[in-house]
Amino acid sequence: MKRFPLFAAAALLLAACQSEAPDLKLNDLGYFERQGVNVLVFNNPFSGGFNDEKNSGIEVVHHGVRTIQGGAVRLSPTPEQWDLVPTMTSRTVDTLAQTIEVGMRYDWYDFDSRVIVQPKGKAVEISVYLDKPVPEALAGEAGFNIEFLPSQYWLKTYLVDGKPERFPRYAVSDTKVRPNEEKVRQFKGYRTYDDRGTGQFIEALPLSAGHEFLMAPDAPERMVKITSESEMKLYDGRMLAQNGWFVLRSVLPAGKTGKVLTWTVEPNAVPGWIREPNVGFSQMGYVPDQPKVAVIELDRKDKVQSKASVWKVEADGSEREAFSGPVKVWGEYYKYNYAKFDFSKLTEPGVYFLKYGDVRTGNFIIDPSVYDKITVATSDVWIPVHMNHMAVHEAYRLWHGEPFKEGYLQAPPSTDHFDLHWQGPTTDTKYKALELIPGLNVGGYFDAGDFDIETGSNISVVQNLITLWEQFRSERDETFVSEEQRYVELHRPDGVPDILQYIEHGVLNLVAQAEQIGHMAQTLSNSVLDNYHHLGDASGITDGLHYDPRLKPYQKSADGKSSGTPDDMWAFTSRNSGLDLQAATMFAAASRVLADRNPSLAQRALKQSIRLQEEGTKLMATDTTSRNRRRMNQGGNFSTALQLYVSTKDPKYLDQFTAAVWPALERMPMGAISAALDAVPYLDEAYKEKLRPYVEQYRDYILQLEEQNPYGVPIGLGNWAGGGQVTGFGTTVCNAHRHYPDIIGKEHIYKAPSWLFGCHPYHNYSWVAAVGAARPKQVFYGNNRADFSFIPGNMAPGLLFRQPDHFENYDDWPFLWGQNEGTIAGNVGYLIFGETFRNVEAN
Ligand SMILES: [Ca+2]
Ligand SMILES: [Ca+2]
Ligand SMILES: [Ca+2]
Repeated sequence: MKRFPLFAAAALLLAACQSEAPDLKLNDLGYFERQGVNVLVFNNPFSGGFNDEKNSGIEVVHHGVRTIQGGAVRLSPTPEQWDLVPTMTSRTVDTLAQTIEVGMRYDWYDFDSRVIVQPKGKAVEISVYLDKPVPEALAGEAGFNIEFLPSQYWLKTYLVDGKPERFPRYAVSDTKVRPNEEKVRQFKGYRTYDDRGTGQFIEALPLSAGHEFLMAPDAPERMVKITSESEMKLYDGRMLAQNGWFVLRSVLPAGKTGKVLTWTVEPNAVPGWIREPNVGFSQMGYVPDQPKVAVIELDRKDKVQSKASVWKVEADGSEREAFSGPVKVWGEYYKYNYAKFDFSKLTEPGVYFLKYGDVRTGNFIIDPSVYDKITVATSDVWIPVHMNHMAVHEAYRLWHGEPFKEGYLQAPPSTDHFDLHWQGPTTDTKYKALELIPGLNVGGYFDAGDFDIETGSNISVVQNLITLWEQFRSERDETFVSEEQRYVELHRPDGVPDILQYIEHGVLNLVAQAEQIGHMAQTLSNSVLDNYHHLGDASGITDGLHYDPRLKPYQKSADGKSSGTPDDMWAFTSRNSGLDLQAATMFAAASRVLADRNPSLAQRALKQSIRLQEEGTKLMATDTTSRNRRRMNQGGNFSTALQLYVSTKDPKYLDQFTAAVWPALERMPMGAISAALDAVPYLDEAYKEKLRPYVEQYRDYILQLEEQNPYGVPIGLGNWAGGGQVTGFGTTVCNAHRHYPDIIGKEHIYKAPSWLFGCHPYHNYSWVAAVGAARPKQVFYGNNRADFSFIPGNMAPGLLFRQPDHFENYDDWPFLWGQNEGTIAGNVGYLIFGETFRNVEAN
């Protein structure tokens, strides 16, 4: 993206050596900077989507790690994800005065404030201004907060007004309770907590209070001094939520206007600090004849070494240099400088590691078999662990018991949900609000790190599993699945290919939706926020008893079958004909695949397919929702038409496909090429020839990616990192190479796996849990994230971009979903990529 020579950096380095360490300066990107310290002021405003995502406000990137964020006027000592966040009403960067001013507003309370940040030598001064006093309802509640990353501060010391203390490893500070009426409003009026009938909420009490906090004097890279004339209190945000941070806070004075508070914040900069090079390579290793290129990410002030080497670990444990070669500068990309080291000439199988300057990497293998097992953790563990309505066992361990035994209630009309779902003004079903919809507690997959059944996602998952089965026929059998016992056991073969059982499990829930509701639900999800953020065993999310409003909350009926606790899950049933048509396509394919294995389910799927296809088509013609109109304007979904043709061999679907595919390729060649390639095996030579120029365009795109960034894969800059984009790219490149090897050379198929398994920015760990021989990532945002652990086979979204120039993936803090979560759709996407890649690679 940005490539220019390095003499500028060299000149800077020289200047740095000749003078005192420089002060913080406002840079061209609109943040305050000195070597080792970046102070960002609302470069990332609070998004409001899921509210406080611990990604916003005033932030500090400290020696390369974003350890401080959330600096803003907040309404609680330890804000949770669903607490209100301020809207940024203005942001003014004054390059002359060297200030950044941000306006913040809480609409609900009609409360405005401003913060002005200005460098003072090596510190920044942060001042809060009010034009009107704090509203009465927020007096004593509104304060200026800043948050510190627990995993970078726990077990380190701090001094408060000179008194030594230690940051606790685990949340064990004191709390108090207050009446619910005093609780500041949360997101859309929901509550994050279950008060167990007490009428009270919990508030954390401070760890310490004072006017000068010196954080981490024992760890210079994390040391920060904060002083203020206002009293500051330090809290442990984990007391209320496992994803909370350490919070430093001053309450805003009541009844005052003008400058009401000033803090001086001085993040230490270690003299002469230069970020350690991040040597990106594939942890999984390499097959002998593939290209092998390490991408080295470097501080701009670092001097690029001219050579790097590969060392071999011999059978007697000794080490010898096996290869050495030149390091070539690629150039700058966002914050860092990049260089490449090509060791493709090394082809002899063995155990190796890389040396670059003082950096010695972990070891990796060169061998023809390195890719053989890249999908087994995902197919044998991650997917079955996400099977809903089943108990899942593994050896001595229970992953989870049977969830949601009480089933699902009809969601009431006009519900605005916290997971961004909604129920329209009508139910579109025969059920009354909160009536039990029978038969939905069967089959299906948890969506992600949460436990809802996202229907669209489940449909695509089943469709993709069917494609996998039909393309590759993997007979792998490592999972015992009994729908009758509602029991899954990992690593116990039961004579049935697992993938067929996974298809069956998905279909069971989706067919039940079609039969019981009459069409596809949008989602089966939580009704109360305090069980949406559940962590751990899914069987404890609800009490398993039918909700009976005649009972008091927490009271059980005499027969033990119902309770007065309104925790039952809801079915969101607003009809979406697009979803019905998508399900119809999938049901047709499922009925074909399950015909031998489960004839009655196959029959039910076929029946629903035909009905939904008819009804959906009629509804689509009259449907005015923008989403469906968009589909119609595109001339229908050609990828669906292809699937229908493969299922039915009815030539009308082939006509639909060919009528839509060429205009789509003209309109969005990179978006349509993947589905167009999928059709090659089913169509004639003429089709393949006609597609050729688009494949040539695709090759140009692949080559242009190499100019765009040093890794040569599409790097996403969204709020959800781009791991899925990379597996999608990898699958498409493999298929393009398979059908057009003369246009797309084999060397390109290795880019996606290299990225996934460690050759990427920030660190060199594999994005796939438990996969990547020497060093997979250690923490993920799975439902076991409170244990700082992972569910094997999870592919993380990976590299999250923060404005204006920072890439990040925490490996000691699992709680940022945008970088560490895994979804059922994303992980099945990884399976597809893995199977496709292994098959193409082996040929
Ligand atoms: Ca979800
Ligand atoms: Ca099996
Ligand atoms: Ca219940």
